[in-house]
Amino acid sequence: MRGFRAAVVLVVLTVTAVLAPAEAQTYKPEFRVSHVAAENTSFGRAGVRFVELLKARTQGRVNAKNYWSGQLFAGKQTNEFTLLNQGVADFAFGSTINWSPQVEELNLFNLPFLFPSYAALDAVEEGEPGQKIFKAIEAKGVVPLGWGENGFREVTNRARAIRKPEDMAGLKIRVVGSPLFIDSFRALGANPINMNFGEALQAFQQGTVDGQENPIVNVIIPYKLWTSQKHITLWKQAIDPMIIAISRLTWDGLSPADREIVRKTAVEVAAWQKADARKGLVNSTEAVDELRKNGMEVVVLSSAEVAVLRDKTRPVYDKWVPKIGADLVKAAEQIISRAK
Ligand code: X2X
Repeated sequence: MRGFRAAVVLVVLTVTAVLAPAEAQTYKPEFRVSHVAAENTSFGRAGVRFVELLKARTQGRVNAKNYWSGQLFAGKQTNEFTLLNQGVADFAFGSTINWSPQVEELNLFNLPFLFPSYAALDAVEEGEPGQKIFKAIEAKGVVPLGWGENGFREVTNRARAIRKPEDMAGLKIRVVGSPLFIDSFRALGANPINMNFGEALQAFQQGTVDGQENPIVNVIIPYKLWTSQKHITLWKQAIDPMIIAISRLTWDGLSPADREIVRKTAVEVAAWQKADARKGLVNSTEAVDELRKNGMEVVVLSSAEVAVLRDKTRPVYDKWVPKIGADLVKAAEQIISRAK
């Protein structure tokens, strides 16, 4: 009998050892991924990929679920960073604008007319300024993993073509949650109003605001903004990177091997998403053609016209440099002037 019992114990131990190899971990049943955008955007396609890859590569240990359209932060997009910091969201595909109230350095990308090209942007992200920004995020309890992209923010409106500051006079323009946008649009002569995206979509339909600014591929096309906005001006007023990040609390709870899988997967998906967000915009007119096909009048500003607008916003630029960090802005400016 004793021998039988010992055999049973041995069998149980062996089976347990086989089923639970040394690195197996049990985590919470669901990791939450926060998104401001809907599933049919570049953010969405990347989110689906991310979740699938994580599950496969961790043999189901990291079971993540995407929460679209601001569900986790009840539409209040500037709360997303705090939710990550608290571990309420485990991951986020965050527009850097939405995190800029908590991480002032991210306002670098919101400085009016600073980034002239994708080459300049990539060089800043990959260079010392990008590393500094990642450190600033990390110091606030969130681990950034990879740079993706929302895109260059182009202005649309329902009333008229915008070429110069006078064209913006009296236009009520919805802007996003960094006060820098209110400053910039006031300086340009518009009447800016800050609104969350969900509420803004309704306001466009109801015509209670005249215009807005957002990237073409990731927002204007999937949300069919031409149903309310007839005019678009391509001006590269601000760039909006996206960062895939994980809460520090979640990160600390993962095994070193799973952390490595998570990091690699996020870097890979962010690179894929960035390319996806530029499809039809780089070496292609496809995205802009799509706008025209849907009835939008497209204005492409000359560099002289951009210079007039840049001059108008110069005081805003100067006001925000110290908040962002003079050294950081200077390092970015140097990289940008070489990348042009
Ligand atoms: O709210 C917006 O305009 C959006 C979707 O681009 C951001 O999340 C910043």
